[in-house]
Amino acid sequence: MTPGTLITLAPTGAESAKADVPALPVTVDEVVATARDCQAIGAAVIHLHVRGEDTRPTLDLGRCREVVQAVREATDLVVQISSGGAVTDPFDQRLAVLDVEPDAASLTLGTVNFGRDVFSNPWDLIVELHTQMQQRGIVPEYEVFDLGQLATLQRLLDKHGAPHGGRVHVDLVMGVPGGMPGTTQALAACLPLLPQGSTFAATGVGRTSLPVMLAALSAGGHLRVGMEDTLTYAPGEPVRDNAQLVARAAGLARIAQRPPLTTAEARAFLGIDNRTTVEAAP
Ligand code: KMH
Ligand code: ZN
Repeated sequence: MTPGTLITLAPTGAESAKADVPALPVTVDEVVATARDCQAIGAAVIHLHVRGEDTRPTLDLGRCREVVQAVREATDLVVQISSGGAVTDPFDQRLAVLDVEPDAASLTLGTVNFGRDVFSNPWDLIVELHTQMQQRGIVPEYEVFDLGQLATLQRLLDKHGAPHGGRVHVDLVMGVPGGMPGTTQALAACLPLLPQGSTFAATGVGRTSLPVMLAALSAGGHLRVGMEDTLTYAPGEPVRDNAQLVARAAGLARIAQRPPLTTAEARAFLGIDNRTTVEAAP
C-alpha cells in the first residue's frame, strides 16, 4: 500500500454552468486561486478542464496554454489536462490538447452513457491518446467509468506497452448516471481487475462522493475530489468552494494514517519528469 494519499483536485469540469454554480472557478484568476488554496491543504495534482472568456468549456489551445502556464507559475501542482473534454467535443480537438505539454492527461477507457448524453471513447481514440502520450512524455491517468473498461486497459497495456513514467494509475469514476454506481461493492469488484502493479484513485460523483472516498481509503486507494464531480457538501448544503472538498479529503486521509502526498512526492509516485514551464504560444 502507498504510504500517503495522492489527492487530485478536479475544480471545474465541463458539465456545470457558471450561471448555475457561481462558486465554480472558470476564469484564469479563479482557477489559479483555487489551485493555490487546494495545494496548501493537500492537493498534489490538478485535473483541468479549461473555460473560455464566455465561461463555457473550451479546448482552444491558446486558452489551455494560458491556464496551464498560470497554474504552473502559481503552484507546484502536477498539471493533468482533461483529454475527455465535454461530451460534445470532437476527437481531434481532444487529442490536440496534448500539444500544451501538460505533465499528465486523463484517458478514458471506453464509451459510457453520461446522463442523457454519450461520452464517446472508441478503441482507436484510446490507442491514439495512449501512444501519443508515450511519445510526448505525458503521464496518463486512466479514467474508468465501468468495470469492463478495466479489461480494455489490460488489453491496451498488453498491445501497446506501459505508459510514460512506468506507473499505471487508474481513476475509478463512480456514480455517473450510465456508469458504475458509487458504492463500496462496485469499488471492491474493480480491485481484482486492476492491472498488476497499478495504483488507483476513486471519484464519487454527487452524493456518492463520501462513500466512495471512504471505500477507496479503506482499500488503499487515492482520492480525486472537486466541483467537477460534487456540488453538494451535505444534504441541502451547497459546496462552498473546492478547498472545502480538499480539506475533507485530506482530513479523512490523515485519519486513515495515509496523509496527503506533497507535490514532489506525487511527481515521484506518478513518474513525472521535472518540467515546470510551458513554451509560450507560437
Ligand atoms: N466531461 C466528461 C464528459 C475527463 O476529464 O477525461 C468527461 C470527463 C473525463 O470529465
Ligand atoms: Zn474531467
